[in-house]
Amino acid sequence: MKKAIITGVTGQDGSYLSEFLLDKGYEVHGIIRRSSVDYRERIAHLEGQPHFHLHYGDMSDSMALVKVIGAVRPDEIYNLAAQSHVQVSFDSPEYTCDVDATGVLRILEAVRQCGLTHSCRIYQASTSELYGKVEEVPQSETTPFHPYSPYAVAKLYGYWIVREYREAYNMFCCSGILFNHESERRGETFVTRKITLAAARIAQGKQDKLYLGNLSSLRDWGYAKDYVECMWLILQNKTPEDFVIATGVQHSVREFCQLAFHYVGIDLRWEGEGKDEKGIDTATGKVLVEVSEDFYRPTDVVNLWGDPSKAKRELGWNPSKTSFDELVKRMVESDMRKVREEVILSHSRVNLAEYLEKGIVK
Ligand code: NAP
Ligand code: F7E
Repeated sequence: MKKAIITGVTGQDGSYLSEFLLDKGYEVHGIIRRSSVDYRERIAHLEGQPHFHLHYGDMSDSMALVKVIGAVRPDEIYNLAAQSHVQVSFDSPEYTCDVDATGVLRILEAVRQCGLTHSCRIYQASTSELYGKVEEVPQSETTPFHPYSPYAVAKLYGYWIVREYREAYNMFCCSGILFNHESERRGETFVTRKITLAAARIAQGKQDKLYLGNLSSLRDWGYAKDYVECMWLILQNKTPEDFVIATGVQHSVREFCQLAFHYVGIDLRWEGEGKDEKGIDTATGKVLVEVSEDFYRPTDVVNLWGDPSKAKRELGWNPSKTSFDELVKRMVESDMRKVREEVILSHSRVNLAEYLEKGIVK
């Protein structure tokens, strides 16, 4: 039985990857942080399964990482833990750097110190944010990087230290340069989930309006469940290499919004430009979407579009498994149900919806 460690196991990707690896017959060990709220929403259904184990640790704590890696002696490590919110990285740049940059180094060194240099394969969760202020469209493995946020700069260190350890010590460590991937489990403050949740709440009369930032920003959005398969494929490859993972299709935040509202039964028309742009319900004339400068970023990445040819060719991965329409529909249906059943407002989250609407939480 193969053993895998997943850092960031409680996150969107960590939860899907755990399910994927358990299905493949792996023994899965997740690293979790101690929290005052002892409820891990995304992995609650896995806890108690015989081949699923959790260990306390933190990406800022080398000793804990060495301890877990030394005790488990994994065949594979998936390093998914990160402060993953780009806008938050402007508010907490030092912490983001410690976890997203130095944290990667801590994992690599822990593997060496535990004597697993040549037996343990490591996947690093890299990101399309490395392309930042883009220098080429679409972006591939050979596109130059131009990181455009503290998050992206930290992740660029992660990317290079993985390459360095691969070249210096012959380690099987690789980066997946993943473009945005979303799901029903996406955090509520990322733009897609913020939109689907708000559309569901507005349709059910529980929210009046949605405030967003840059509506013209372009992203290549895929489905998270399809993307975790690729993380695994990257580690099963003959040679350690980096791969771009994307759908090859691009849409704007405005288009995502239009489609999400469509799936809750509201058709929007857009009026105005820039911060004066508004999304108006064509049936009632009510303004449902407005722009708030609170959600503008000091530097924003506005044109991400990935070229997944290498992953398709060399890993046999299918980038078109879930279409953009299916993704939006799936997220909307899930949020319609959660809002109806009030799942969102259950555990100690009473103020989240109000925060999201008024822009207190970014
Ligand atoms: P996510 O939902 O925000 O999950 C992040 C995970 O990291 C959570 O389990 C979180 O634990 C954990 N974490 C954060 N800080 C930590 C620390 N100091 N020590 C230990 N664990 C810590 O992110 P995701 O969307 O699943 O993304 C997974 C990875 O892929 C991240 O590295 C992200 O930067 C990268 N990525 C994501 C995308 C995307 O579109 N989703 C695209 C490219 C790259 P808590 O639950 O305790 O907070
Ligand atoms: O923003 C714009 C915003 O926060 C997408 C992370 O998983 O993917 C994610 O980072 C775009 C940006 O994701 C709002 O300005 C407009 O241009 O959903 P997001 P992100 O920044 O692309 C990458 C690949 C990662 O690696 C990250 O870990 O949407 N936008 N209005 C907004 N964004 C947010 N959050 N909220 C708004 O109201």
